[in-house]
Amino acid sequence: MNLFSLKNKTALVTGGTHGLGMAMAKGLANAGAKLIINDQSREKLDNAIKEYASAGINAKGYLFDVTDDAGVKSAIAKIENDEGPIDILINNAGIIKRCPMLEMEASDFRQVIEVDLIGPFIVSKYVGQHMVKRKAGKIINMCSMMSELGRNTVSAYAAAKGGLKMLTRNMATEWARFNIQVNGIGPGYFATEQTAPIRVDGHPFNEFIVNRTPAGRWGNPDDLVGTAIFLSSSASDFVNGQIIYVDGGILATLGKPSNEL
Ligand code: GCO
Repeated sequence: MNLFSLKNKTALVTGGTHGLGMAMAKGLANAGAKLIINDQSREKLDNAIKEYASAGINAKGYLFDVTDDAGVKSAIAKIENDEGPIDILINNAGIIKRCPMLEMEASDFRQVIEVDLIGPFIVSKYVGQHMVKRKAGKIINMCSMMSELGRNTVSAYAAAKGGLKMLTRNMATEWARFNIQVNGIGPGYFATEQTAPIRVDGHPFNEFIVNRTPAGRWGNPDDLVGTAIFLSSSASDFVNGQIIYVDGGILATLGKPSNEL
């Protein structure tokens, strides 16, 4: 079990105030990691810290915007100085805008790319500079089904998450020789706030997803914890540039018509 221990490790989870980020962050903390979370809302950070505390976890919150180069640079310097070395980074903060491409404003498209693709680039760059010096580090980029598949209304998100998959491989290529393992997790369809609008009982999309997923259900945020611990721990020390899809089998299958058993 020591292979999977995160004792004496410090993890930074961007956007770790709710949803998948929070579930993974709790998992890392329960495996022994010291936890640092980020958000761009003070209120969300404060509420999350209370929620972690009620689960017996002492999380530190840092307020910064992952798209703000100068802000990220100084926040990472402060974390490294005040909290100690960042051993594990999960680039989890992300947004989605669902809109048919014919109607989408370029400014909205750009914003999704900024947060979901350029954000991980910026945060990884500044954390990576410290990790390279130490010759140790784990970075996990949160990819998506949309790193592989298209869907109506999610052009910007798919472009960003497809880009993030390739950024992951490129980061792994540049940094593996410094003993930094960079990998991705691609969640399937999970029951979170982000999917609430499309996860309504009786809604055709809800039925479609359950049918389209061989496991026959939406993912629970806790379904990601094992993979997050694996990719954060020494169990994955020779795993570089992989995207692990935790999707109940979605990418393994074409799916089935709704009248098929
Ligand atoms: C959608 C969903 C997806 C998911 C997820 C899938 O609108 O199809 O919101 O984009 O959030 O990333 O892996």
